[in-house]
Amino acid sequence: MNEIAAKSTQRAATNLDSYWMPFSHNRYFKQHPAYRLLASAHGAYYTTVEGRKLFDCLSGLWCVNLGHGHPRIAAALQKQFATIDYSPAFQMGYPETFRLAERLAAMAPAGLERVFFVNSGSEAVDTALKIALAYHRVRGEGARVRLIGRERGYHGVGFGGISVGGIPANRKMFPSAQLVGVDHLPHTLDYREMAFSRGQPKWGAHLADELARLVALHDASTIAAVIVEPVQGSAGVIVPPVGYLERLRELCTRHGILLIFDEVITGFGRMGAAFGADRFGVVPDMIAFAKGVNNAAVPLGGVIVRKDIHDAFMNGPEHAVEFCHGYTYSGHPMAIAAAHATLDVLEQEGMFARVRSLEPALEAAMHSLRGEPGVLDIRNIGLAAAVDLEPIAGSPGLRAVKVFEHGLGEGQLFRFTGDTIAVGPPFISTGEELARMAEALRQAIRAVRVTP
Ligand code: PXG
Ligand code: PLP
Repeated sequence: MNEIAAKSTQRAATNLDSYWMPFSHNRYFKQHPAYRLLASAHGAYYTTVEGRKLFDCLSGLWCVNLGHGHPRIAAALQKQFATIDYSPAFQMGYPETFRLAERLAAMAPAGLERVFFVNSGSEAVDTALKIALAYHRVRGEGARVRLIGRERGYHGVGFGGISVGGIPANRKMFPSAQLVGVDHLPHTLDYREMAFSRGQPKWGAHLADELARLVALHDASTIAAVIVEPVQGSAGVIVPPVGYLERLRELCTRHGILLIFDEVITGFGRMGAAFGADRFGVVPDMIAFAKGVNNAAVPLGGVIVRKDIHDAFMNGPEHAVEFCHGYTYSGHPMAIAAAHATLDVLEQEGMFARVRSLEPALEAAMHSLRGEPGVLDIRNIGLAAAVDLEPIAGSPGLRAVKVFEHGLGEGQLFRFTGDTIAVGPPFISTGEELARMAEALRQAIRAVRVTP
């Protein structure tokens, strides 16, 4: 019996039965809880209930980019709660929310000047899609109803997000609930052409021309928007080929189609810049964001919108609601306070530059795993990387679970999905910590062979 199994047979102090865990193997977790129940978190480390320290290889779920318990965020939240805990989101305002919108507009690429707040990436995506559909309609182009996503795209779990998303497992239960008229671009991952690419692959820009094919098929007059993650995160850090996003931009502009970047992971520094849009030099019409905007201290997301898209809604009687959409917690003062503190730290501590300086260390450490048993591909950009592993025959996904468990034994909290291991370490990581993380992954990969 291995260490985790042995520990797990000890009766857990917590009754695990009632909680239906999201995106988790519930039965397996509840049988093997050892080192998976977290008691506390500081900086780049968690401590499990057993007292084991774990390096936070994915910054929570790509969101706690400045590390846990940041003192400036903690102070901001305490002050905020004592000042005003909640302010009604509809027909009332809280000045700090307006001020955050102004800051985000200033940070975003030129032209993206209006901000709608929500509470998660899923809500940000559904909101962006609704804005796109309604925008065309208020301009008298109501026939533009199609939305184009991409294979392997992850856009959260709302009905809109799973419709444009391209992860089959997230879609297959809900065929009746997919938005009508959605189509998908192909993804850009091809081992034969671009395995072990560092940063942006040189191959693959032509795949953006598939949009031209969809335009020819459906006619531009029926297409409202294209939504893509600049880098596909959940699918395993699939980096856009050189020239690819530029071509999507060109085609969208030519055909009056809105281009939405889902920057839930790529926003706020993960790419070494404010947004993926900045890193790749391509300006979309809307940016959906969440996660890193406030270091995940309190749920917050939103959509940054081109000014003229917003302005198109500002018609009709002035006393009437212009866009019938919003959430009880839109612009929640606690979430807003955490965002101001996070942006202060990002700006004042030069965090984007720090990510850029750590990127070569992460790239070197991760690509040093090339040649280890059953490593099929390694990809990286910014402070994000993924390793695809050859599955154990007949048991897809099992190898990554075992590598994950081995990582817990080595003091590393890896993220696994399918047989891919993804890392997105905190911006406060040191080069030494990144090297240690990659070495632990090497040991885990060696320990968990494809064939026993
Ligand atoms: N869009 C993108 C691009 C995302 O990455 C969402 C939307 C949805 O956000 P919410 O806040 O509704 O979860 C996401 C979320 C992983 C992982 O391990 C990725 C996400 C969430 C959890 C795990 O890659 N992305
Ligand atoms: N369901 C009911 C019955 C509600 O009253 C509301 C909000 O008032 C919602 C759902 C939506 O909740 P939220 O605004 O937090 O998304």
